[in-house]
Amino acid sequence: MSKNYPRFAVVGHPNKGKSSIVSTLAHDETVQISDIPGTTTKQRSFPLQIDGEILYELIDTPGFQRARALLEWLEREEVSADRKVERVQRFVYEHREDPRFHDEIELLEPILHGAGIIYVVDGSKPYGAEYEAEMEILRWTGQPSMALINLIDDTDYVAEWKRALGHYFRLVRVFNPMEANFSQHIALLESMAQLREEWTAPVKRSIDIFTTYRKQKIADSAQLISELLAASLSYVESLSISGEEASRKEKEKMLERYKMHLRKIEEQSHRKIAETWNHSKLEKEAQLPLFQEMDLFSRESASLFGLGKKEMIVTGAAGGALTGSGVDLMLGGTSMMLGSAIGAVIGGAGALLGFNEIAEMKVLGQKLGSRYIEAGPMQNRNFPYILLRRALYYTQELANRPHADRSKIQMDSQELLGTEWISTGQKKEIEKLHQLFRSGSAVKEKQLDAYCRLIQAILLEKIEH
Ligand SMILES: Nc1nc2c(ncn2[C@@H]2O[C@H](COP(=O)(O)OP(=O)(O)OP(=O)(O)O)[C@@H](O)[C@H]2O)c(=O)[nH]1
Ligand SMILES: [Mg+2]
Repeated sequence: MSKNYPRFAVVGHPNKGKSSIVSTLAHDETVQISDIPGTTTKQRSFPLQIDGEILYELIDTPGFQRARALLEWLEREEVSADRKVERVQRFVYEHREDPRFHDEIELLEPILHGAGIIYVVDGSKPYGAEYEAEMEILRWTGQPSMALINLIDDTDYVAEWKRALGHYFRLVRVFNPMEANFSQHIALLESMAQLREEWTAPVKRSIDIFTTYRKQKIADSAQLISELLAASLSYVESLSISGEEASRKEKEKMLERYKMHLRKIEEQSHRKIAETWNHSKLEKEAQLPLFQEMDLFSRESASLFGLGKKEMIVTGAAGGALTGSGVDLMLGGTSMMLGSAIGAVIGGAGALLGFNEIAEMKVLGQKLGSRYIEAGPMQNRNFPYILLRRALYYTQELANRPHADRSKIQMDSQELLGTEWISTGQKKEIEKLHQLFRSGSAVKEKQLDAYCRLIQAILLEKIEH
């Protein structure tokens, strides 16, 4: 069963974070992790596959249950060092059907098939002699091995663990699968590359591919974000109306549809970004739906996203005159929406700050014999920044999230309210393209590419690569 890529069996005591390490190293969110000891009951392999090529494979295994009994069996006959692995093979052969050693058989099999050993301990619990039988058994297999100290909570027994592990393993590293960042992941791969000479080249190559792949994922995310912004800003919703004039109900209905559509494309875009990072199962915590968020922003500060003074005066003046004709003025005179209707639909707080002008609404002429009204493209100047900030923040959280950490992504972070995420220079260029997207003319590929490059540059600043 020889495979031409490196394979690593992650083994140890139950409930020490073996599956967490597999999940993080294989970038796989499907690895079962839980605080109940004995969660993993079977060996299962998780290949890290990029563009159809397997770079390396992690094998998750159940924890040792009867290490002492197994070691006693091994030691029952005296064998020379060169025959020890045969003795282990014999044990597996003879106990294949023995339920008492089910977990030991599962964890030994991949090792006997050539997998390197990653022995995991919890450095927040004291070292104890009971681990010696486990380490001794692993030594009997003769396979290359390293130990990882995982600090599950705050107490630190790392020093004593290092002393003990040093007797059994040439390589001992501290690695926390819940907090590991990109460079820690790479550093660990570099250690793994040393385990066996013929693995050095493929693991080093994996590191290169891995690094390129991460940049590609950043580029893919930037592309998705650009498409989201262009699609949202240029979107136009229309609704046919029954009479000459649109009723208040019809206007509200259309605006509701318009908002629903924008929420939907944001959600779809976020889902695709999550897929890009292999994090489809992660949930979000406390994300306000798109337009509610705008109210939140408007309450926080009038100068959010640094709208220029001139823009503030314009929107402020229009907002100040927020009654019937004032609103018509603000919307360019073609609106048939009354101030009160806008207020009712969108909610009050933003009014004075001019956050209420969401989109232009027009009554248009005959279309298949009936009149219809339209909303869009998006006229609110802050809207794209809110949309953009949410997408960038989400991407950043996904990119920095090890796959063992399954907690929800906090979308109500204060960070989302700050203005530091974008420089003045970047904003100038971005604003120009936002204007283009909402101008009503078709978005050209060249413009979308330019926007994508700007987004990519922002992401590259935020995400380690
Ligand atoms: N805070 C914290 N929790 C961790 C860490 N590593 C593992 N855990 C938690 O410890 C528990 C056990 O993790 P698993 O990865 O399932 O452990 P395992 O060794 O595979 O367990 P079995 O399959 O039952 O042998 C889970 O609740 C994890 O979330 C860590 O580095 N930090
Ligand atoms: Mg497990």
